[in-house]
Amino acid sequence: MKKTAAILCFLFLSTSLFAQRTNLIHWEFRLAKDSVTTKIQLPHTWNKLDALDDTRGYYQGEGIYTTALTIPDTTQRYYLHFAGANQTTSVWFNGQFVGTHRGGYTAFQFDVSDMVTKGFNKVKVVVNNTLDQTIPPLNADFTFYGGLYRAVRLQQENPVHFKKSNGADLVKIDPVLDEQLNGTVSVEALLNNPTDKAYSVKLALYSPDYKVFYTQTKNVTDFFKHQIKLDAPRRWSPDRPQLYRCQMQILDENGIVLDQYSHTFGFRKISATVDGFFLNNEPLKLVGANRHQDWEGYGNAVPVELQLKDLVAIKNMGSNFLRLAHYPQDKRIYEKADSLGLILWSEIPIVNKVPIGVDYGEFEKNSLQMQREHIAQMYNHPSVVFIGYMNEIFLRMVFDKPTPEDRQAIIDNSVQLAQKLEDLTRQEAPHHITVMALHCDKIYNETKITDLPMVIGWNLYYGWYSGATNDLGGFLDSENKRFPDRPLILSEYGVGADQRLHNPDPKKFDFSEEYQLDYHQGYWKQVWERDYMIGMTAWNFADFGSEFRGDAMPHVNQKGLVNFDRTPKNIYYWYQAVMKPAEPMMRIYRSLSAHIHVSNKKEIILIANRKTTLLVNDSLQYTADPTNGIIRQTILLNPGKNNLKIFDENKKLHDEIDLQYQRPEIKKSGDILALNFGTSNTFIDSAQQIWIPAENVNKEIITGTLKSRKTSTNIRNTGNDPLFQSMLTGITKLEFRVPDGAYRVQLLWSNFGAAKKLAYELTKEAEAEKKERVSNIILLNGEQVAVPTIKEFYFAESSFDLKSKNGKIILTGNKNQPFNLSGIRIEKK
Ligand code: GCB
Repeated sequence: MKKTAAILCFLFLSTSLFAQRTNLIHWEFRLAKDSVTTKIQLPHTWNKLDALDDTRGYYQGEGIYTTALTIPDTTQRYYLHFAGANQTTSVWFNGQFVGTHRGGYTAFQFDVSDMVTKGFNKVKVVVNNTLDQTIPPLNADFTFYGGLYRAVRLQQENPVHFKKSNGADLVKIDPVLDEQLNGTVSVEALLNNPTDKAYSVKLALYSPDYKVFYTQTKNVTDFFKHQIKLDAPRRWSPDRPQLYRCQMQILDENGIVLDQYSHTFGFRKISATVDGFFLNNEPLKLVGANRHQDWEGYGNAVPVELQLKDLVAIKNMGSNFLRLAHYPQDKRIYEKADSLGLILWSEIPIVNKVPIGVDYGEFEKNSLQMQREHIAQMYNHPSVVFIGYMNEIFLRMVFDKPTPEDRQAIIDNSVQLAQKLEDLTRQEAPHHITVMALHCDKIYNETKITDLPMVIGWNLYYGWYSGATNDLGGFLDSENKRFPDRPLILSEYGVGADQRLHNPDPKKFDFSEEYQLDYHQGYWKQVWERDYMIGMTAWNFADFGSEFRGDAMPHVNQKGLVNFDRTPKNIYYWYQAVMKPAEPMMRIYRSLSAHIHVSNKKEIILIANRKTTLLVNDSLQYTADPTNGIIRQTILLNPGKNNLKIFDENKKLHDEIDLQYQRPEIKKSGDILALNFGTSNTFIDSAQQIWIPAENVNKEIITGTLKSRKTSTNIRNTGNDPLFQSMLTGITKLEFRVPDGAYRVQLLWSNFGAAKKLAYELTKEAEAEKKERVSNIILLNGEQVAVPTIKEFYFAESSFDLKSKNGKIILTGNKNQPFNLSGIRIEKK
């Protein structure tokens, strides 16, 4: 046997009468461009690292996987089942081509029975994530990681078994409630039966407390269908997600089970109206978040067990609603939503654009097939209520400004595709609600694409990409007035927030957590004040990979309520406080681990849903009721450590932290002053150094025609981007009064032009200009400093040892020329 065909995994499948499912975990892998093969385990992506590095782009091409299995019995049927692979997957079995699947987010399977040989068998899978104009998505704000990123299994079946198509569940279960909340459940299954004999198919229904309450057996050759009426069945809801179970078996004449399958289901009655959303005839405001599937350190190849923790965290936040944006997720995510009681919006990834010209026909075909697979695969899940198929479909057109002819072609194709997908969805999923998400532009109403789905979701970013937070209500009211019959959801809203950045006076686009808090408070209030709004989902539950992005942490969209590694940001706790009012929640808002402030006055934020008492250094400061989940109180800090405790009315301690306070000044050896220029944010870098905004400190000693310049572009080769994403230009003199002695002075520079377009426009960041910039020569206490040349979007830092002169450290421009700086750090030796 050749080395390249090395066996990674031998599976000895025993002969058995009914299905066996064996996960194929161990594979050999190489990128098509490489000759070296490595051993890997599924789930796997090849973009885990390069989607986060500072080289533009990530590998989008072919990856080749091989594995081997031993099969002792060729009389059985064999299927290879893929839970999802991004994005085009071609399979060979024992050298024979099996088939190709297109689309990166739905499950699929291939029948390999006729290719199986007794003993040793080889599997080869080629996955390709090259951008393909015929497969959605064509463009989106997330990384299209390639690979076998979900499970792959071999399924062995008796020749007589339940048949699967479109990667669907083997049995279709359709529970429906009428007006009086009485139920009917229909169960359908197709048999794969190579004989002309009839087999007994046995149906057993289990109640939510696991008792069999109904059985039925029918003799069937190819199709089983049965309907049962239930008086007032137990209902599924977020508060009580009661699940029934349906078990199906195929039996031979001796009563031997040939195939068996079981799936849970739930009864829920849903409607979305202009008076709100109704579940089981009761109104329910839908609140929650959107979710992407990737995770820090894993790319999209995240073990499912880990992913399920997201759903628990989303539920624990107090949510009843989750939008799986922008694509179908692992089957087990749907199962978890069923059991936890989370209402789902599930959609296929037709995002930002549809093609025009030759590619459109294939694109339409693939889109319809994708929606067919999506619906078939999540049909049995009571959690799935909303089904979508397009997100911000005119976004690219609005920003790309095509010719009038192309513009019309884009509109025609988009509306035509939406109509076909809407019809398909209503037909295949008659007990669900169709929905579409739009960006804030009049084109959607003008083209009337908005008339197609049952519910409209608006993705609104007032207070971030445009306008102010308080503009939200006005927009919603005018939509509601113009289209009084249209049910509305706020399907996305959010702002970038980086836990390393803090600002007591937060501003739009500063990436501070404080701005995130203000913004979400504002949006929450405005939606709850409007009864016609049926729900809201924050963008996003977690930070997620978006390779082209700059932001404070390049390649990551930071609008998460929790970080990329799922540690909660402050805002997560705020949602808990307001969404779970029945559960006491009191927490001191965390900012930087240590604090250097200009003054000893500090505004403390308490997240609370009850009357809260704050003690600072064990003396009572304040007792107050929260407003919109927040209490703000200014306290006086002592130099050094300060202890903060909060209690409820019964004197129960809820939270305690120590705050360090240090004046920003240099008095003794070891004292450090670290200033970040051109920003009002405080930033903690990877070495735990806290950089305070220079604009708040020692103002009197900075002279020149000062201007601050900012960017949210990636600064190459540093993880401390916020330090270099701002600078002060036009400085002629910087003067620090310090005790006499020896110092180490570090100067920081970066090179970027005036602000680029906002990230929302998804414009490819302008190619880094070749232009190199030399900051004007600086004199440090009269000595000329070697100033490095810096390529655009790069940074430089240099350190100098010097002695202060007459109690001063002075930087001046050579021959009074103004200079730029991103930061300065002065340390007394
Ligand atoms: C949107 C998109 C979403 C983006 C988000 C953002 O409206 O639907 O995919 O990630 O905005 O953060 O800009």
